[in-house]
Amino acid sequence: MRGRPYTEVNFDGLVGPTHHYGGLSTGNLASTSSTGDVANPRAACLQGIDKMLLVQDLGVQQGLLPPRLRPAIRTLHSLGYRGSPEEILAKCAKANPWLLSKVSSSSFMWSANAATVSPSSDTRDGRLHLTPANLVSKFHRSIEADETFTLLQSIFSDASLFQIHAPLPPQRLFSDEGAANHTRLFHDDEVLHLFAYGQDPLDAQERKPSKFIARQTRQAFEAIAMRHGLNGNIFYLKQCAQGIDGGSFHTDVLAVGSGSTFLVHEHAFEGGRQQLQDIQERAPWFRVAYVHHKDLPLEEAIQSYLFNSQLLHTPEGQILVAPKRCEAFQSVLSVVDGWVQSGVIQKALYVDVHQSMKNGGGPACLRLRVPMSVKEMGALSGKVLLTTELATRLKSWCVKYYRDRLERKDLEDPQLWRTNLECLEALYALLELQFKSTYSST
Ligand code: SUG
Repeated sequence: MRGRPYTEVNFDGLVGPTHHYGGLSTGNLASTSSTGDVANPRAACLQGIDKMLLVQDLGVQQGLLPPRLRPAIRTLHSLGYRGSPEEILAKCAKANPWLLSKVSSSSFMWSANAATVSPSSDTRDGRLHLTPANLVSKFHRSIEADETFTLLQSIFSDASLFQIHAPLPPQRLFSDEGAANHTRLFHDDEVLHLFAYGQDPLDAQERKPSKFIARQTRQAFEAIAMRHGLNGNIFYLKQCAQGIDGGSFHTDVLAVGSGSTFLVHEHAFEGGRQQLQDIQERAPWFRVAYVHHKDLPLEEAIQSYLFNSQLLHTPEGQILVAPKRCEAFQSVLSVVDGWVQSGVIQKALYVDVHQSMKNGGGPACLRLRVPMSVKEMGALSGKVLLTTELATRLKSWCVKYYRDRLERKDLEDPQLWRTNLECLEALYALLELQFKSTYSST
């Protein structure tokens, strides 16, 4: 990695106790097709912890971000619901059960959408900069933005090393989904930042998806690159409208990169290979493993979630941590085999994150990559870096508080709410982080 002492810390979002299938994300095919299914929050959280342990075992530093309190009574309060939390839940369940599902989503677990990250090696003031995503495209996700801001401020609290920016203005022009659309590649001392966007609202000529909305705008990333004082080669890539209509609601559904390697499906970006070739002219070391639709049809790329794998730089070489579902697709296995044969990756490992996958969240969605120096890691507040001991404690905590069955109708249960409050208080104490237990909006 550029400036060798940098380590990539993968901060996974811990699955929350209200993980359920709300069908809340149009354009995310897994989310809509799982609508109303019975979820198992306990299994979801344990699957996430096991994935973290696997990554840590591969020699990659693992961190975590704790869940936020759900149902988000404070959001209901801001929408005019009044009374005790129990009364508010009952009123909302009666008046608008769909809203209750939205304010109960555990969507913060997909931490690839938590923020955009610029490591201190790449910024003009030599500090690590993070901008929490405003997530304005989906209401249930937009409520994460100010919570993520507060959480990141409490973890990255040393202002001499870190700057946590406020989320961008919550407007369509600055619609931002965070690191899921940003890839940082490097080779020796050179760095490339690939910012992918689905929409440029100021471009009247642009080709738009016809079925689903594009979530990320170019203007959002331009603002982030500016406020972070980002150095290096910056490229803005246009997501392919056909890919978005096929279910690629974030770039990381059809592309993943690490080091100098970029694995890309033909329908990830407009114009197929052209935008990537332009980059290669500026950075000949930029290595693209390009997968044609004829070898892996778009539908199978999306269903398998192959490109939502983690591509990890390990002492053994590049290892692909792919969703277990990939094993069911012959086309995917052939592509992976080709990557191994040609030395693009050392090997692939398949992980079971089925509970998250059913909501459109594969291994890569569950993590936020933060390249950090040893000094920066030492300056983090709270116990957010994973150890085997912490993982064991997290598992016991999860088994104690999480249900193994949750449906949308359970969200109105006041006992669920009370247990969640206790559950999060216990977790934040375990992680030595301050828990903001205020749940009214005023
Ligand atoms: O924003 N799903 C998330 C999945 C996010 C995946 N992240 C990345 N690709 N980086 C979303 O669409 C579904 C919730 C529900 O339907 O209950 C949801 O929010």
